[in-house]
Amino acid sequence: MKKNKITFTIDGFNIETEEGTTILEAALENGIYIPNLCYSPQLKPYGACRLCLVENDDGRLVTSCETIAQEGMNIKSESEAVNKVRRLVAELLIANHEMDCLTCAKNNECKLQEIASYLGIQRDDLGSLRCSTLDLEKDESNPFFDRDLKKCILCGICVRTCSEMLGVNAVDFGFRGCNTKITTFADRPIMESACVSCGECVVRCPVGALVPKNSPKPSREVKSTCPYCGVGCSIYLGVRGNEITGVRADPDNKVNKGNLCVKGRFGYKFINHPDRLTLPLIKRNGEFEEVSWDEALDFIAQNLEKYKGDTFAAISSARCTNEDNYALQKFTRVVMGTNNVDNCARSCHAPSVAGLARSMGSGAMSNSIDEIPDADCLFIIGTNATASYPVIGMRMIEAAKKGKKLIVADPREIQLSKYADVFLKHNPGTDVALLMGMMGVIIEEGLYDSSFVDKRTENFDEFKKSLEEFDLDSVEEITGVDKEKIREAARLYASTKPASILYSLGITEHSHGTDNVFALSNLALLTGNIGKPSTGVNPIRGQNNVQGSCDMGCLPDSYPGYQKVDDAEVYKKFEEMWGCELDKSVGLKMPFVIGASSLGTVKALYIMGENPVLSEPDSSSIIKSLENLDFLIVQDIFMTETARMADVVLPAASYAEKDGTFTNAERRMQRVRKAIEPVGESKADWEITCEIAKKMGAEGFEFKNASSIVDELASVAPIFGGITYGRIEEEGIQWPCIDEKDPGTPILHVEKFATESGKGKFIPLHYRPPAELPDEEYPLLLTTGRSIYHYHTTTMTGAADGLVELYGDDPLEINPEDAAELGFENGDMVKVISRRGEVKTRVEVTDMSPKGVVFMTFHFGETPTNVLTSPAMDPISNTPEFKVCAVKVEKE
Ligand SMILES: Nc1nc2c(c(=O)[nH]1)N[C@H]1C(S)=C(S)[C@@H](COP(=O)(O)OP(=O)(O)OC[C@H]3O[C@@H](n4cnc5c(=O)[nH]c(N)nc54)[C@H](O)[C@@H]3O)O[C@H]1N2
Ligand SMILES: Nc1nc2c(c(=O)[nH]1)N[C@H]1C(S)=C(S)[C@@H](COP(=O)(O)OP(=O)(O)OC[C@H]3O[C@@H](n4cnc5c(=O)[nH]c(N)nc54)[C@H](O)[C@@H]3O)O[C@H]1N2
Ligand code: SF4
Ligand code: SF4
Ligand code: SF4
Ligand code: FES
Ligand SMILES: [Mo]
Repeated sequence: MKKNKITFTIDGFNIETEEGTTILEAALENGIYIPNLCYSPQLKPYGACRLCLVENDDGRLVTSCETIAQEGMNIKSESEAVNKVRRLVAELLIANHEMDCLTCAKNNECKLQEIASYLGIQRDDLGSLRCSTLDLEKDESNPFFDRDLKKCILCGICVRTCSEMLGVNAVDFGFRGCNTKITTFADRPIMESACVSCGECVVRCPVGALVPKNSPKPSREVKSTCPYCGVGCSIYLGVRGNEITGVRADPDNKVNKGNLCVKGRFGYKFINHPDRLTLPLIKRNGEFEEVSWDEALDFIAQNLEKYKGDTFAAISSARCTNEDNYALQKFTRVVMGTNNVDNCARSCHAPSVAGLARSMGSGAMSNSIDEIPDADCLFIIGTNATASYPVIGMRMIEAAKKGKKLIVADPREIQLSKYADVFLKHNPGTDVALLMGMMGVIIEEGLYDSSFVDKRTENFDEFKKSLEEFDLDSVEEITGVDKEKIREAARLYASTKPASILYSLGITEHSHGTDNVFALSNLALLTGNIGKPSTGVNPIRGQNNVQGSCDMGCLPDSYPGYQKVDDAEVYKKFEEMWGCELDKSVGLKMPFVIGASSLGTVKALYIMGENPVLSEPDSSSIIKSLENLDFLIVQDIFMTETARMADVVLPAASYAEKDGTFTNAERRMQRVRKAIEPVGESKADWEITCEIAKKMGAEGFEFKNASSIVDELASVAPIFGGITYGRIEEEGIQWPCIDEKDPGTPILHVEKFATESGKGKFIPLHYRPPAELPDEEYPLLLTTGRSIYHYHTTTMTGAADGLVELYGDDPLEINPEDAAELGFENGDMVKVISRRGEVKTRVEVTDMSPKGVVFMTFHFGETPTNVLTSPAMDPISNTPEFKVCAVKVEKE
């Protein structure tokens, strides 16, 4: 929304600013310095330090950080009265502050130093002032930052950051009067507090009280995009020589606005880790031998010649760039002659891609991340966003703090459920019933948007009929949620507009994942919450580039830009452009290549940047399939559990060593830039794939650089038609972006849906329970997920010692009642057993898990959680049911 402008003066200078801006912000915007310490851009004004005093028209001194600028005001920032009071305030602060500036990590960046120098205050001026007598010990417990409260000036920025932005409240003001200090719960070391080590307070602390550990100053910085989750935070990599020395948030990016989470800020040690793969390896007599690139490429080319057609498959990588993914799908189709190419979206958001494509015509987030805090109601279902997408989690907390309504539906108590106006703690796997129950209430109480339903949707009557199955008594029985609560949630969502649905794997990783997605799109269509700002159905895509991996056509049924492989018009176009004959049938999805449902037809597999031995369900069946292959190529940055099984291992350059793009969850294509030379002899993934193609005599793989791949993409896929590197230098673009004049699309489905009819389609649904529920033999329900500190199979986060110190194993989280019944105490070692295998781990008793449900993360090779999980899958998307299987737990 555009705001009105006002004008006023500071020290006689005319200033124009938006209505509602504080005097301090207006001054800073216009290059006028007013000393300030407790002000911080994203936080509410606080008025604690009183350094920002200015004189108003009445001659009164006011804090400029708290006072809103008014039309016609005349402000003095340098009057005699101001200078006198300001100097006194500053002298008191400095007297109480340990002044060991030369050895302080914030030297030259400290705001107190800056103020002392601005006001010309010398040490000798402070003789009459008493220094603090508080004896405060340094807290060095956190692996990433130190707290030295002797230097703290009590500005409260850390307290406010942790409360307002993170909702964590790890620190607060403690004690009173002269003894006031920043403290944690029970004044324990920060490591023992609720702190999630995001470092947001550290980068905001104006003095040396909070400083990062070991962070040498970089000699240069390179702008890039975080390689972990789908939020796609923009970062600056600090570089010294050929080493990454730190990561800083980009304050100007729309997505993260200067914020980062613990992995993005501190999880960069993997890049220069000594265990990185540096040379190609060929397995001979069971042992890997280092070989030259030439030898490796020859060996691969000779072997792959034997597997052209459907005996070959490729698994592409949602961790790699769009350019890497484009090259691999083109290689699979053009050189190997098959559509057998898939990516980890299969294990993740394939139900979103399939479901939303059918109901709305496009399977991506309909709206943008920066719209989240402006929604009047957020329906957060099946995502532990503050752990999985921490910067999106921050936007959700911001909404809650602004008084926006939150509905959270999750079987476990997550951080966000504490902020929920309605928390629906339903039984795992019962979302269809829950959502259909809510929709029944919305129709019964006339809360639906009938004009939207009439004008923009189809199939309403058939859908409405299917609601008959879901009377609230049955829904209460299935979900375990009180029907009045379901009614409350339905009313709140339907009557608080705009309302936005945000979801992730709690919805998709089920044997009815696509039905869950249909239920959510029905809900948005019913209430008209789509096609407008801060509304929509928003599958938060998981990996840094899983959106891109699908966009690039690493799917067995689509060329780049979701053009179908079995559509004659489409394949003829691609045959002409790529100058070859192409396979016309849909290829195999990942579960039919490896794992319990494998058809056994694929004999040669090329895996780029995936670790299925740990990440796919029922790992024993995955290992068996990999053993049964004739030829396995694994291209990774580390020797993973999967790479160990390969015939050839190829060393890839990490994201810090190559140019490219990642596409985040909101469809924004953003730049990744080469900051250092590839370690060892590693090469960018797209270069490796193109070299294999050329060795095999193929044409069309002569790309000079990464940007020329995007140029080819733009020419073959209309939704990327207007994207070039030149256009995304500063800021990424959200597809569809049809031509060079198109600014991109922050909100989908504004005028019409991308379906054939242009209408949103209601889908009738029936309830299907999960495939494997607890029974007498396996009485507990196991659900699996993530810890904030680690990323999947920890090849990258495991290389940062600090992250391992913060979370070092995958414990079994169990409800206190279940633990008592089984006679377990915190820390007991147990065996978790399913029909498929067993894993030994430690017990963690916690209220987060409801009775009857246990939870495990799947990060560490020592506790391979996926030995337990079920290969049951959704019939439409073939996504596995990672979120429900039955287990029993025994003492070790
Ligand atoms: N730290 C970290 N962040 C990550 C990742 C990581 O490995 N580590 N991975 C990234 C990737 S690829 C992905 S896909 C995302 C995943 O992001 P999320 O989906 O947020 O991650 P999960 O931990 O799997 O959490 C799923 C949530 O669903 C709940 N749930 C379980 N069963 C059900 C159910 O039947 N219904 C409902 N409504 N909820 C249920 C769980 O209790 C849990 O809170 O995270 C991304 N971000
Ligand atoms: N039990 C359980 N299992 C799950 C899930 C769950 O919720 N529960 N979630 C599933 C989901 S949503 C997902 S997305 C999958 C993720 O499963 P995976 O994708 O298999 O997991 P990652 O550990 O992220 O593996 C990525 C690999 O890419 C490598 N890599 C990183 N950068 C590069 C690069 O630039 N080039 C190359 N060549 N390699 C690189 C890493 O070293 C790593 O080996 O796990 C699934 N597994
Ligand atoms: S690092 Fe993050 S979680 Fe920890 S105290 Fe600071 S703001 Fe709070
Ligand atoms: S530790 Fe830093 S941010 Fe926190 S109150 Fe002290 S000076 Fe302010
Ligand atoms: S929220 Fe995601 S993209 Fe942002 S810093 Fe954290 S891991 Fe990286
Ligand atoms: S900056 Fe205004 S009172 Fe501290
Ligand atoms: Mo994922």
